Amino acid sequence: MFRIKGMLFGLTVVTTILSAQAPSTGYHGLRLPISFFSGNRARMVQQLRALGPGTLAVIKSMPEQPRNGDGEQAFRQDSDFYYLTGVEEPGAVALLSADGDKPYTLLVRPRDLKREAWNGPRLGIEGAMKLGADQAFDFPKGDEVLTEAIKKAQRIVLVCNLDREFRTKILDAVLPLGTDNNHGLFRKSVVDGRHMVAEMRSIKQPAEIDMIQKAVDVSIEGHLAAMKASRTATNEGQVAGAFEGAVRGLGARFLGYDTIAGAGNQSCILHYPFNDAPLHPGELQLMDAGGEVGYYTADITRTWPVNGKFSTEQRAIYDLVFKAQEAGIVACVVGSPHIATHYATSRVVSDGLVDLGIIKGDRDEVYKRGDWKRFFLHGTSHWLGLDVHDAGDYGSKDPIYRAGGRRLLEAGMVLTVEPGIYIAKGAEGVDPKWQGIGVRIEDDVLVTQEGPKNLSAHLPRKAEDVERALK
Ligand SMILES: [Mn+2]
Repeated sequence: MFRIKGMLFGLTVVTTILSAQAPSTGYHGLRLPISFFSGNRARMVQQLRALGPGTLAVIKSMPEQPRNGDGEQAFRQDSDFYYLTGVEEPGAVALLSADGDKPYTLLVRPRDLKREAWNGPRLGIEGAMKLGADQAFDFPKGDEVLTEAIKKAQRIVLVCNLDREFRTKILDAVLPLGTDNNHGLFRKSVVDGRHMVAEMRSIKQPAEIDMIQKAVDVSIEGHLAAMKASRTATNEGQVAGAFEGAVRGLGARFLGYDTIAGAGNQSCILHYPFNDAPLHPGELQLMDAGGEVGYYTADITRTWPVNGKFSTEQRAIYDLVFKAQEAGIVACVVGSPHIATHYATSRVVSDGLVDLGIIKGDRDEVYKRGDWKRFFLHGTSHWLGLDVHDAGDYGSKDPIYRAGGRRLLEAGMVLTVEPGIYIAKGAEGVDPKWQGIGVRIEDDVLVTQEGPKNLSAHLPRKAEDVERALK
């Protein structure tokens, strides 16, 4: 724990930061407590009760994804399902009822010692009860329980993100295709419950903020390891590998998203997927990478010179993106619309590109026309949490920018602030000295009543700090 100084609204503020860095032993296997998930279910049941008696939520786990004929992709639970259950295995269905005082039924795969010897332990009924179910059943009995529950319910709130087969099964059961004249019997309704979960997820609870901070701290160590590796690395793969090895070693079993580690002209490819090109002295290395700890992820980008020192042009672009990001972070205040970060960053970027002569014309005209969008192709902020682009409404789309919404920020929201400037090789009408420069700086910001709190502030961000970290 230590204190850092920062500038906010022209005032110097001192922020106390807990868990400044990840312990060397890491956070392997760390999870939020069972009370977190039961609390979420209680709030979900309240929402179901508000819809009226006879309301039943049906929540589906992530389906397994094949990798080839006899293997699956590594399984990672659906975030909505995880948020409400804490269950980490596939093949599970959760039922939450608006009626009665034992609203939670969990349906799970049956125990199967032969399969478990190959693929690891299953919860079974006993494990499901331990995770807080009021009653639990395994399949195929679970199918009967599900059919009965749907038959009894008046209204189904379906939370099913990616299991098409399951969704079809439920819709067929609730809204059967009728062929007789008794349409008066078909009175059930289906509500898409994902927005209910999304709204809960959009305001982070203290335990979630703490877990995000851990993911951020682990990812900071990963970025530092990657910077260190780039001093001797000859390929992007060694830089990405240093990050991934470090975060895995500190307890990130998954990455929140595929690492983006593009050097040189590849720094201009927003979601560069390959990370395997040779590094050349004088190039910039952009790395956008985040580790996931206890199901929560960080999302951090740094850009640094491979040989440890920014060239004049690289430094000019870097300082501009930095200035834009500072303006964006300041906009992360309670009551400010989500799009405000993008207003702030884009104005700085646009004016700066005019001042550097990369865009020609009058500052106001250039900004209004959106000429800068050619070099700053994406939005500035997205929610962050269980998913890298976390659940939560952004509000009505901004009519001009369309890269964000008008939803007002509240304490407990976590969002990224990530402006960038990308001038790819061959950019028409741009002096070649600027070409091949791509810079993005991305930090993870918590909105608090006291102002923005940059959760990733410990990772060097100012150009001179980045150069110092590379020494
Ligand atoms: Mn991001």
